[in-house]
Amino acid sequence: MFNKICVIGLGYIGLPTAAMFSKNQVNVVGVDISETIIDTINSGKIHINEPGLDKMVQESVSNGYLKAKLKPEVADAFLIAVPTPFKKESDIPKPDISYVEAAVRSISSFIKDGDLIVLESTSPVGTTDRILNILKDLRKDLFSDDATQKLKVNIAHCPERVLPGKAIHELVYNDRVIGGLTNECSKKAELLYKIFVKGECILTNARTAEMAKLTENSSRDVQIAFANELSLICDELDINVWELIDVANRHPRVNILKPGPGVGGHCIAVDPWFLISDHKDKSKLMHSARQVNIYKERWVVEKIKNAIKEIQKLPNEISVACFGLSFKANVDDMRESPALRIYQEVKKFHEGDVIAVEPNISEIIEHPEILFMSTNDALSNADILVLLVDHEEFYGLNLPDKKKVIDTRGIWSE
Ligand code: SAJ
Repeated sequence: MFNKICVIGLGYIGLPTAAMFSKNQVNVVGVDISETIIDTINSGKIHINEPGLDKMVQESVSNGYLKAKLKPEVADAFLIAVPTPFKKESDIPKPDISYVEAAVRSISSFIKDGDLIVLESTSPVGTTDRILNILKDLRKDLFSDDATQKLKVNIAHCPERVLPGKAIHELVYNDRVIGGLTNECSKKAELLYKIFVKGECILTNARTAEMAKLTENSSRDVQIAFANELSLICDELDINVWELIDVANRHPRVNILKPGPGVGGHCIAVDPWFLISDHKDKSKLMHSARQVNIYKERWVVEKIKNAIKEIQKLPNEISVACFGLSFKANVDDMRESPALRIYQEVKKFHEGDVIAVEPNISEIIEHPEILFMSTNDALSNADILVLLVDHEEFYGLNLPDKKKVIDTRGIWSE
């Protein structure tokens, strides 16, 4: 049924997905616009950090099931996993689906009757319909010429929901939402994913599948905002918010998430804007949640400013150590990281040393200004210790006396 598939976009989702199909003896042509990425993959290496992926790619490339190319080829299925960034033209970012549209145009001449096209990129509701309209313009032959204009190809949306760092396992065992433009499209897409998916394939329509992805991440952003708002109130009431949440979560139907220094990553902090930008007057809660999570970063910077003022030293003699720069625990990914932004903000106004302790990263070429130090050196040298990311290396540390501690993750609070 699917001897050969084309995966357009070899990033955090496209490459693991391409590797998973090729591991299951499907011939995969991975397509990307970056020659560097193409060369890296064809040499059996990878350009992203995902445990277990390097071995999968190396094996698939060496046994010939995975090839990376600049251009698409004829195939039985085409998966689109390209970025859907945002245009930050106002305080409400607007989604940009131009990469998806370009990907559809790039495959349009290779599509034949009976093929399957799946959009995996997180997209505004209606983007899968947009794919249909682009193909109607470019490939009228793919539609029956009678009044029904019946589709001779199958088009579906199948969003990914893997946790970065656990992608290989979750690609196989997570349930998959599959939303076809027709039931037949959904069933064809289900046959494709059942090549490796062991979770349940839940069939629905394309718009519901698009909305499901945005819902999952927006719901998490709202829940995190609630936890962050609790942390602001508890700070004023001199209540340990971590103890409060632990106590409240003993209720059998309460599950409050964890406060942090803001919300990072390229998903939770991003996906709500797909809905807010298209439904401004109907998404007040989601919009407020975004504002709370963005405000929390500024609140942490103010806490650091006040801590500096309380120390009886000249500002340029005071050193601040930020523990953690990545967007979440135990990853080296700093995309949209609140911790990195907080570090950079403090460096802007503080005259003394601003130290970074980041066990997952030793140097950041694009950030030469970062002053890295080991955990022990930072603990003894810094006057102010700011915990921003709950990396496993930061648990159980013996914090020296007489240090000002700002713990945004609750792992140092007694
Ligand atoms: N965070 C908190 N408190 C919490 C949980 C998370 O402050 O209780 C913060 C984290 O520190 C981080 C941010 O939220 O800065 C996002 O972390 P995350 O682990 O919630 O999310 P991601 O971006 O690693 O992965 C999410 C997942 N979606 C959901 O959990 C609903 C994943 O399943 C998605 O596939 C992924 O987004 C994605 O690619 O969309």
